[in-house]
Amino acid sequence: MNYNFLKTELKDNIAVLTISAPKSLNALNSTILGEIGNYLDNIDKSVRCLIITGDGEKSFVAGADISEMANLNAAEGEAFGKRGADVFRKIETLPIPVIAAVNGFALGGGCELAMACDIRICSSNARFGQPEVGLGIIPGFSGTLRLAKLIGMGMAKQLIFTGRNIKADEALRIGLVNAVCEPADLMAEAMKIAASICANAPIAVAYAKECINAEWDLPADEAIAYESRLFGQCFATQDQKTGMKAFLEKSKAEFIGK
Ligand code: CO8
Repeated sequence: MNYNFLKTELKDNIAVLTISAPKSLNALNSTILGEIGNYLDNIDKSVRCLIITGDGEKSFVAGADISEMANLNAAEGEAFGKRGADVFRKIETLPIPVIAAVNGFALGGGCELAMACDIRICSSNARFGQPEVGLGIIPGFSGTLRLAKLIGMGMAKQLIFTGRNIKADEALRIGLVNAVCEPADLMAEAMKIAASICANAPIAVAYAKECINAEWDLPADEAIAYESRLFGQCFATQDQKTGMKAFLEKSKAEFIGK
C-alpha cells in the first residue's frame, strides 16, 4: 500500500511506521489519521511488533494539525477528536506490542499518540507536553485519560493545566518514557526491544497485552478471572508445548504463533 504521509518498512517480523509530514513537523491532519488507521487495519499478519516514529531528527509528531482545527465548530471538533481517538485506540488494542520511538517533539496529539503505544522510548532531544489549553482546547485524542493513567492524576493535571513542555530526562523521571538514548541510537534501541519481544510466543504476548489493558478498568475479582481465563487459553496453543518442552530439554524454543 502506498501512503502520502507514511513510510513503512518490515524487517524480521518487526514493522516500522514513520509519520512523514516534514513541513508541519509531522502534525496529524485528517488524511494522516486516515492513513494510520488504514495501515493498522491492513498490517501484515507476520508482524510481531510495531515501532512508530516520526520523520526527521526534530519531531515525532508536533500535535494535531492546528491549521485544520482553527475554524472547526463544536460538532466538527468532536468529530475530529473522535477520529484521532479511534485511531489511537486501534493502536492500544492491536494484538501486537507497539513501541513509540520518540525522536523529538511529542506535543499535544503527538504525546497522545506516544501514550497510546505500549512502550515509549525517546531520544535525548525529545520534548513532551500537552499544550492544548494554550490554544483554547483540551487534549482531545484521549490524553486526559492516558496521561493520568501513566503518570498519576496530580502530575497529569499539572502538565495539562500549565501546558508546560518537559524534556526527556523529566519524562523519564515521571514514568512517561521507559528509556532515553542518544538520537543516533534511538531506532537501534527500539529494534532491540522489538527483537526481544519477537523471540517470545506471539499469542502469549498478545494475551498479556490484552490482560494488562482490560484489567486496568475491572474490579480486582473480574481482573483476576480475566487473567485466569487467558492463562488457561495459553495451554491450548502449540507454542506453550514448544516453550515448556524446550525449557525442559535445555534447548531454544522456536515459536510459530499457534
Ligand atoms: N499543526 C500545524 N502546523 C504545525 C504544528 C501543528 N501542530 N506544529 C508545527 N507546525 C508547523 C509550523 O506552523 C511551521 O510551519 P511554517 O514553516 O509553514 O510556518 C512548521 O511546522 C515548523 O514549525 P516552527 O517554525 O514553529 O518550528 P519551531 O522549531 O520554531 O517550533 C514547535 C517547534 C515548538 C513544535 C512549534 O512548532 C509548536 O509549538 N507547534 C505547535 C505545538 C502544539 O501546540 N501542538 C498541539 C496542537 S493541539 C493538539 O495536538 C490537540 C490534539 C487533540 C485534538 C482534538 C481535536 C478536537
